[in-house]
Amino acid sequence: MSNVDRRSELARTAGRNTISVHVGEGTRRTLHEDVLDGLTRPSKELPPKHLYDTYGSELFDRICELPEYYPTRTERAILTARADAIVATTGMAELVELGSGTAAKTRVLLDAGRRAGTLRRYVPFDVAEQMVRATAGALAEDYPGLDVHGIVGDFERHLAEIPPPEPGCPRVLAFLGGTIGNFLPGARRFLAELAALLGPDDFLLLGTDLVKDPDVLEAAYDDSAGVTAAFNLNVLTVLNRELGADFPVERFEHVAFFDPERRWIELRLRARRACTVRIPAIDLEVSFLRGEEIRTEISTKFTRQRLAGDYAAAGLELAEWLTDDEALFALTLARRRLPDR
Ligand code: SAH
Ligand code: AVI
Repeated sequence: MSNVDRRSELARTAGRNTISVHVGEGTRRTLHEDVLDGLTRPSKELPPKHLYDTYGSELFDRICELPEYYPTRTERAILTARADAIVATTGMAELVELGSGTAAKTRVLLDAGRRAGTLRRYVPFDVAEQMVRATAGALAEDYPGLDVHGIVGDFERHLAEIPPPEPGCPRVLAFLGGTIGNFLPGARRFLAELAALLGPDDFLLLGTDLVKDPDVLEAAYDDSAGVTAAFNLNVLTVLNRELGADFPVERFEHVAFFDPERRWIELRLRARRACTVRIPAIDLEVSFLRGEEIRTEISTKFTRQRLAGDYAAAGLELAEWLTDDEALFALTLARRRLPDR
């Protein structure tokens, strides 16, 4: 086959690969607003989405490989064991994935959808543009015939950009990795927004990390190789680059602890010494006392009961609870609660 023939063969067999981008100037404005809002509070905080620039995304990938960070490998094992059953239950013709990242684990589901012959379209949705482009490109190549429609967007603002499902194509809306746990107490509101995206034949596939021994939890967020520390500290580098700030990064340290009352891990950055930071892009000067902290992320740990309560409050019902032998992590299928079901 000549190269020209091979290219046209590829064009015929490869599904469509399209990307729509909904972040840009607006997202930079969000960074401005988030930093102004978060660093002028009595207890300083920053939302976690700014942890994921290109370097932050690379560090997150390294976190997923760490011996202490059990969620990724555990969720992958549950998916591997249950993907065919998930596809059989849902009839998955379309997979929409929020916070898709490299979609490494998603391939387990895509393979099952391909085996069953049901899967037509995959929609990865992530705020990290390069990640969406690279992932969509790689998947379109590796899954000939699959339509891949990447969306670069903020899932707190751009859910409406998800294309409507094709009629008669059951959709699975996946939110894996436990990222739902990174929402500040608004998880129920967000679940209700996801419920609104589901038709009567659609399912939510949600990954949630579970409550367990605090030592195991804290080690997962304070690994011995220091990768999580670098991931956390990188947000200051993002602020220095994007907002012209002058955070002395080496004067801050990574802190991770489990809050047993709220049942969540908190990541913080603590100033080792007092300092004043200028942030020209938002015309702000912020002072830190020695030992003062910025909360950069929470990671909520669930129980079955709590999740069922969150689902009910969001108008969803738990359809399947899938976990590993040690009950470290859960994958659940949920549907919209309909009066006649
Ligand atoms: N699903 C993958 C990646 C989880 S990391 C896994 O399970 O391993 C969280 C992902 O969510 C990152 O890729 C990050 O870029 C993305 N993300 C974080 N906040 C986001 C937001 N507000 N909107 C869209 N994507 C976001
Ligand atoms: C993306 N999210 C589910 C991770 C978590 O475990 O909460 C983010 C993370 N932060 C530090 N390590 C991993």
